[in-house]
Amino acid sequence: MRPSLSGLLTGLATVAALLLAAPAAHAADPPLRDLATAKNKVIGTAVTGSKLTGTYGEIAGREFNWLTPGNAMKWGSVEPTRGNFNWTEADQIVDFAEAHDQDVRGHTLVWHSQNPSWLDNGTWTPAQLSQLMNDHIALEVGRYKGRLAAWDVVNEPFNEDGTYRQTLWYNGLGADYIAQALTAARAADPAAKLYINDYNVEGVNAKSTALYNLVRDLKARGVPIDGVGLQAHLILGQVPSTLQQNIQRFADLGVDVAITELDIRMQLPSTAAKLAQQRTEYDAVVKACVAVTRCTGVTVWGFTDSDSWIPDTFPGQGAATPYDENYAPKPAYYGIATALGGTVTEPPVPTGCSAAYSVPNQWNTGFTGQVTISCAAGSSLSSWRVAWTFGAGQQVGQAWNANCVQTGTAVSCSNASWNGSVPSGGSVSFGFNGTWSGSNPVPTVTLG
Ligand code: G2I
Repeated sequence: MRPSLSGLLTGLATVAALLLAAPAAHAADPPLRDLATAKNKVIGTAVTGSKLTGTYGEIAGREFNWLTPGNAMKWGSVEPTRGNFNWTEADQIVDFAEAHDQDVRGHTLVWHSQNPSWLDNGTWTPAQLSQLMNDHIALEVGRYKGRLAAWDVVNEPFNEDGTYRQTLWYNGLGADYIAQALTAARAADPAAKLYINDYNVEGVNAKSTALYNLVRDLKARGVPIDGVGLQAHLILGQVPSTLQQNIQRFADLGVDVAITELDIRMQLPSTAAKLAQQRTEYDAVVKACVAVTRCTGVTVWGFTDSDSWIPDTFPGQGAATPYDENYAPKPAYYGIATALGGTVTEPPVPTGCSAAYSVPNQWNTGFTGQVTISCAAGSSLSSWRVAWTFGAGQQVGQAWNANCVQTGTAVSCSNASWNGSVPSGGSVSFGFNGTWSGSNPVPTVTLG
């Protein structure tokens, strides 16, 4: 049966009223890339090529205007055996970027890590090493000539004390490998901005001063160097107070500065308080870049906690990126947005909502856990996340009606796609199978 016009209009009016009554939805906020553009900055993310579909691809395309391949352009990825090249993932990322009007930072040409074993394990004379390095640069930079905005030409050349890192390149060619690499990259693509990129150089310290002196000397010698990348793999509570001052001193040398690999890791489980602090720190880092004209922008090292290197490398730590494992923006996302001039505020967890944990069933080594998220009348949620720490070696197994991850003793569960909404005066529950031995105490859970 066809609906009558008046019935249709009444229906539309109802929908409109509901939309007006609903709190401002995240989708209505300007994407980060629009905010960044308005500030004459870029906002980027490291990406994994194979994931650039579905929700991951939508967010990468919508929120960011700059991409860095997390691994796809490293020497070990593109030339795993000598003379055999694999450009599939690198090409995929560059194609995606062009389709989404994004710039690409090539990462990285000359590094001590993630090199192919044939290169690492070979025995090379200085002349051979130099040839290998120059050929690699000519080939890879040349392949993408005119399509990449910048290259991390040399990655992580320094030790913490500011001495040169002993690498294949340094040991074979001396410190001049850096000038050689930059010169080769400029020849292969004169339009790409050429960077030296390192970590623990965000604040003023011995390492960043060594980088500063190197850039100053390279400039004085006329070696092509356009910028420095401050990776910014930071720890919650340890954002260097001299970040902006340090960015400024590099800018004053006449080079660009980019924050190239930002993440801020924390000890798991994350709590509402830690996530709020992380928001403040993301905001502070982005603001430090916004404050310096020659700071081109900020790239996060993966935008979702499900695509972050942290949990594998630092067991028990994580939650370092602006989106959670289920692609819900975290407070950190709103920290970036506000630093870029956005006025968005994230939906706070209403005080009237809480989570309760129970063990409905337990047997010799296993148990079933249940968590119920409830909101009192007048409070509601559109998404939720519950975290706890197991105190007696328990382990989460299969979960239903939630996505759960356990890292060490820390468990974090967030809503499934169908049950994020907890209505006023209502509740939702999820369950999981777990294992235990000895004892199975009930943990304290936080809703955040
Ligand atoms: O280590 C963090 C970053 C520090 N600065 C330079 C970056 O290039 C570096 O990125 C990370 C990637 O995010 C990781 O994904 O570099 C790691 C290697 O140093 C990457 O980890 C490697 C794993 O070690 C491999 O086991 C794995 O096969 O990622 C590979 C691809 O997933």
